[in-house]
This record gives sequence, structure tokens and C-alpha cells, in this order.
Amino acid sequence: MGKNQWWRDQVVYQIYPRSFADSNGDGIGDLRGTIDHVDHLAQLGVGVVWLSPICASPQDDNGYDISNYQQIDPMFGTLEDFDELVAALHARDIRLVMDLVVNHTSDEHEWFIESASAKDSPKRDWYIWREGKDGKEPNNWESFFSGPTWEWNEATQQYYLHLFSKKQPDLNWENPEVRQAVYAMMRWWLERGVDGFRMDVINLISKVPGLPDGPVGPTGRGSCFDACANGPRFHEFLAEMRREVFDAYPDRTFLTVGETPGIGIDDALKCSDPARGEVDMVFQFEHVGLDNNPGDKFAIDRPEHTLTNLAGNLAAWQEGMDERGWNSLYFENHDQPRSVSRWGDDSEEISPAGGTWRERSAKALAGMLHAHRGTPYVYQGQELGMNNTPWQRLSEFRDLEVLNYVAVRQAEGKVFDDMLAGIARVNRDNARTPMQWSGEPGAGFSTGEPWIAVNPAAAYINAAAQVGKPGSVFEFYRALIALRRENPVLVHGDFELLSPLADCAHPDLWAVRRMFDGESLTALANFSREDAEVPSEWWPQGASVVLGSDLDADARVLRGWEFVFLSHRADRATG
Ligand code: ISL
Ligand code: CA
Repeated sequence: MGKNQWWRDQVVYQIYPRSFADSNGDGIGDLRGTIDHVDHLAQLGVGVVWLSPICASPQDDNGYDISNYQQIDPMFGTLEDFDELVAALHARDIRLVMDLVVNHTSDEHEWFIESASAKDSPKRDWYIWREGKDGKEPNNWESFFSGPTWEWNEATQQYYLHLFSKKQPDLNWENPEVRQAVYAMMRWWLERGVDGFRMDVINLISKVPGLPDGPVGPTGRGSCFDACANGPRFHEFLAEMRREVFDAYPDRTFLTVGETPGIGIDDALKCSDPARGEVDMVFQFEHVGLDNNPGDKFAIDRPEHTLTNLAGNLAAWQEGMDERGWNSLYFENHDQPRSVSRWGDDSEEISPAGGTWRERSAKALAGMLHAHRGTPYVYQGQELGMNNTPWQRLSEFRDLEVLNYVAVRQAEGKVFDDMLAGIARVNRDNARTPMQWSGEPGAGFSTGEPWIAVNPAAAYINAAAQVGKPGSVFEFYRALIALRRENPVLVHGDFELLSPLADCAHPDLWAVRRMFDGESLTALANFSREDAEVPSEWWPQGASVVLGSDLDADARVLRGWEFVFLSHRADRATG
């Protein structure tokens, strides 16, 4: 393994600063609060932190709308606080990856203000301006956050493009000055000591010239995906970025991960093939889309979740990245609901084998995620088994995705109560409720009024109740992460999905095998409440349990939601 691939045996922890820890009681998480909790990360054993955006921003999309790339938003702190955080992490051998949001800026960024000021502005071409068509928008595209992707600018009598909110105008990556400005900004952060970037919607930066209409969906608007995702110059721009930014520091090594909604295996392999020099890995979205209605993620009418689909999709990506590429492994992030509520069993009932179903299924999901080949990402609170919030009223939501979605449908005469179940299941605020440090009011997150309500489950799901407590979800994550650090099979081994295969006899048994150098590791998890007998060929004689969710894990039967890792040496086998 080359030194450039140090991230292969590390686990990344994602921090959403607004919801992580508030040091000054204003209800909003900040950098000082984050500094206060770096020991939590060190105890967990992660090697990298990915920090969601902290730059100056009007906060229309919680910082994914940046108005100044070289300032910290005062709500989060100062550049000095930032330097202190980097130092505190580095002192614990934890690297820091920044969020790079450069498909778009805020409409309050000085580049956009200049661009919007006149048709002949020197920065006019830094954004994507078009004439209207027949008195309407230039094409039929629908924004990711509902409504058209075009906003009319009265002063200059043209529309500008925004794939996300109207306060997030898209940069024009066709313009070389834009690209150079972005690269200079990236180098500035690298000089400040950051160890890489997570690149927000980076596969949307190259649009098909002519911006053709897309296929019309349920709302009557067209999809922008075909013309924007993985566009004609996407790979060229990534390779240029690598040369202009990362190659400028031959003595340093970085982690680069592209967020790439709608990417397929072929493009993802191109992105992460070291020989092509683009990024180290990408976040693909297929597995988090399987149980959503493709035209409307909040629709109640949606494909059913099955373990066969989830396991099979992840296995296809394992095979697809093969030896050459590399996967990022995630079940959660700040845009996804809590995985234990989505794919586990988040009941607080105590199971006959001990622990609640929620705790047991949080461990089963954790074990299976870490059993795959790639770099695992853990989202804040996932290591505690945090669950979805029991949403009831519209006034509880903060995310503009939900608010815009509801507004558009209410204008058509639909009522919120009919949308609630679909929204509750998969909305992004599920991930954005405050980190649960303790069972006190404010969850130990803030002494003030949090910007979004604390999940009531904080009373019993919190770090204080778990860190250092044998059998807790946190301690299970800690053991998994330690295992990765010392076990080359987990990092380098080949991957094989044993179960569930299509039409197999064990639809609730997830089993994968990794092989490296005559050594095998088998991960087995029971994704149901019923005891399940494990076929003997998955549990070869002489195999030993290296890690399990239950202390007595050696019977050939998995209890409800049990997880085990079995280790086996081929030449030690007796039958
Ligand atoms: O979560 C989604 C909507 O259901 C995704 O489509 C999401 O918008 C997409 O993955 C892009 O996400 C990233 O860019 C957005 C920002 O809102 C997300 O938080 C960010 O992760 C725009 O910058
Ligand atoms: Ca604060």
C-alpha cells in the first residue's frame, strides 16, 4: 500500500458543526464546542474528521451556500478557533477534511453580486445566465429543492441557474477563471493545514451545453439530472483540479472524496482509479435510493426495503470498484435519516438475548458496514445508535428541502397531514437534531434553546450512558474501528456476498466473506427478531469469533439482530 492510500485503514467521522456542540449557549453548535469534544473522537478511534461547512454563509441551506470561502461564519467562531481545532485533532493523529462547496456559491458571495450587477460585468460569465423562452424559464428543469432551477433577475432581465435553492446560484465551470479561483481557494486551505476535501455535488459541475430539457416528472417539471450529472467535462475538471491543487504538495498526502449523486459504477471507477488521478473515492447514492420513490423521495408510495436489495447493491459496488477503485462506505450523513430507524428495528423493547432491538440492530448495521471493502464513514450520533425523531408538526422542521416541498404541494391544495408519514421517514432533519451527549435538558449539546429540538430519546440514548460502558453501541463501534486498524483482511481482503442472494433461503441473514493471504473473516448478521440457524459452510470448523454483539457468540444460531465476525485460517481447517 502506497503512502498515498493511508485512508484505506482509517474510519472517517462526519461532524455537522451546527448540531454537534454549542459552547456559548446560543443554541447553535460551534468550533469551540467541537474542540471540547475531540477526545470523544479519539476514544472512538477514528482517523479522520469530515467537517460540514463552516465558512461565512447566510445559512439558507445550513452553510452549503457560501458567501466567503476564506472566512469562518461568526456563528461558528473564528479562524483562530479553526486552527486550534486542527491542532487538537492532529495532536490525536486525526486528520481534518473540509467540505468543499463549489458547484454553487451563495447569492450573497461577492462573485455573484458582481456577476448580477450588469450584463457586461467582468464576472457575468462566472455564473450561468440565460434569456427566457417565450416569457418563461429557459428550460423545464426542477430544482432539487422544488420549483424551477431558474430565478429571474429584474435588473439585468435574464435568468440565472440554481440546481439547489435560489440562494445557491451555480458557478460556470466552463470559465477557466472560475476554476482557477476555486483552485487558489483550495490551496489556501491546504496551506492552513487541512488534509483534504469532501466535494459537495462535484459531479454536477459540468453541464451539457445547450442545457436541454429533461424528462418530465410527477410535478410536471423536468429532471436536470441527464444534463448535469457526470457531464461531458466532469472527469477532465477533476483531473485538472488534482494537478492544480493536490500535486502542488508532493510531500503531503490527502483524502479526497467526491459527493456524486446519480453516479454509476463506471464513472465511479474512473473517479477513484489512482492511475487517472481524480479523487480517492466517491459517495454513490444507489443504496440510499432503493427504498425511495425515484420521482419523489417523500412519497408514501415507494419500493419496499428488502435486505436482499440493500446487500446486493452494496455487493455490486464491491465488485465494481474491484482492485483498482475504492469504495466509501456509509449508511448515514447529514442528508439521510437514521439508519437504525430506516433499515434496523428501532423498538426500545428488550430482546430475549439482552439489549433493546434498537441497540442490537444498530450494532448489526455497524458490523455489516465495516465488513465491506472501502473506507467507512460514521455520522455523528450513529455511534450511539441515535434514531429518527417522532415528527408531528410542520413547525418542527428546519430543512428547506421539507419546507419548500410542503409549500409547493400546499399551493396545489394538498394538506400537510397527508404528507407527514412520508416526510417523517426520510427527511434530513432526522440527522440534524442535536448530538446527544447526556440525558440532561438540551442533551448536553447546549445550555440554551437549540436551533432544532432535541430528539426526546436523548433521555436514554446519549454518550454519557455509553462511553466506557461494556455492551453499549459506542463500545461496539470502538471495537470495530480498532479491528480495522489491526486486521489486514478487513482492509485489503477480497469480498464475497454469501447471503442473501436472490431467491435464497435466508432473506434475513446477511453474510459476507473477506479473504486475504489465506486468512478469512466472515461477517454474519441476523436482520430479524427470530433466531436463525447459520449454514455450517459459513461457519467452518476451527473458526473463532473475533468480535460479536453478544458475549456468548459461539453457538451456530444467531439470536435476533445478532452480529458476529468469524476468523478462519484456510490451512488450519479440519473440515
Ligand atoms: O438529500 C438530498 C435531497 O433529498 C440530496 O439530493 C442532496 O441534495 C444531494 O445529495 C446533494 O447534497 C449536497 O448538496 C446540497 C446540500 O443541501 C446537501 O446538504 C449536500 O450534502 C447542496 O449544496
Ligand atoms: Ca454556539
